[in-house]
Amino acid sequence: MQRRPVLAIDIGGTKTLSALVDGNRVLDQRRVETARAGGPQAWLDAVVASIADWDGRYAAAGIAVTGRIAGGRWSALNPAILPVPDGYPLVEVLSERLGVPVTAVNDAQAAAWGEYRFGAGQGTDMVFMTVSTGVGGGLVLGGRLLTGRNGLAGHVGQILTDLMAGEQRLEDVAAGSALARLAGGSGQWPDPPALLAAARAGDARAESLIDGAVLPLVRAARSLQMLVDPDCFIIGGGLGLAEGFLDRLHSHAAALPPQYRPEFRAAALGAEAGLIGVADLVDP
Ligand code: BMX
Repeated sequence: MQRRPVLAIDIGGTKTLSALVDGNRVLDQRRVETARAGGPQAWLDAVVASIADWDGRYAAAGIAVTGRIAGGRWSALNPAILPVPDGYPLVEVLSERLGVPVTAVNDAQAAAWGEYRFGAGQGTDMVFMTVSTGVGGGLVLGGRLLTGRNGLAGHVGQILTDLMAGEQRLEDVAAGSALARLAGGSGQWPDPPALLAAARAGDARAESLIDGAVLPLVRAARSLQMLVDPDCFIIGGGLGLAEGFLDRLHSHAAALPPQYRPEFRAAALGAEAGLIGVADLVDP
């Protein structure tokens, strides 16, 4: 019998993607906005409606989501990224809706696996970091994706920036949403891409706003380098892959002593890393 593709869904804080995936090939793709106020039922209704004509084309599904997955249940760590209620029975509800078995995993963990299998991290020990609505992450060490006892492994955005800064998490200062607020409040630049363009042109104020995100990321990577000593840090996400962001990470990392220096690389699968990764995690 001919192998059927996997249905892959990726629910982020801003957008939801669905795809039919065969290996590392995305055969067809749809996008809907994640209606933040709606709640999980509404998010799933929207995505299922958008792919109704794919019925029968897949035999299994994988879903990658912003938030923590443990025992098939979905919870937010940071409800400001997406207000997921605690312990939502995602696998049960979605497998019932679709009529096929469902595998669920965190979005950045899925993207880490995609980059390891088919992207910029093949054959490496790697840390994936996505700089997106939030800051997410995933670890692949010794060929194994770490998810952790409670689904927390790799959640770099939840690392505290500094003991003196109380509960300030990395994503409070380094996420796309944090930079969007800063750009908006600057009175000068409408959004992060405009801010990045000004920084590239050498505007000192723009550079210092961008560095408010970049420096804490470099510091977190330096600490993780000491903890797991990976071959590379793969950077993804809308902001992480925006022109000029990775260059700034490189230039600050270059100032570190070589033995502490993380090696940053751009994600090769772009916005499809989570879809391809979660599809590959589905049992054949
Ligand atoms: C937050 C957290 C992570 C997620 C990361 C990136 C929630 C709802 N999400 O740290 O699980 O991986 O954001 O998410 O607590 P994205 O939506 O920006 O891709």
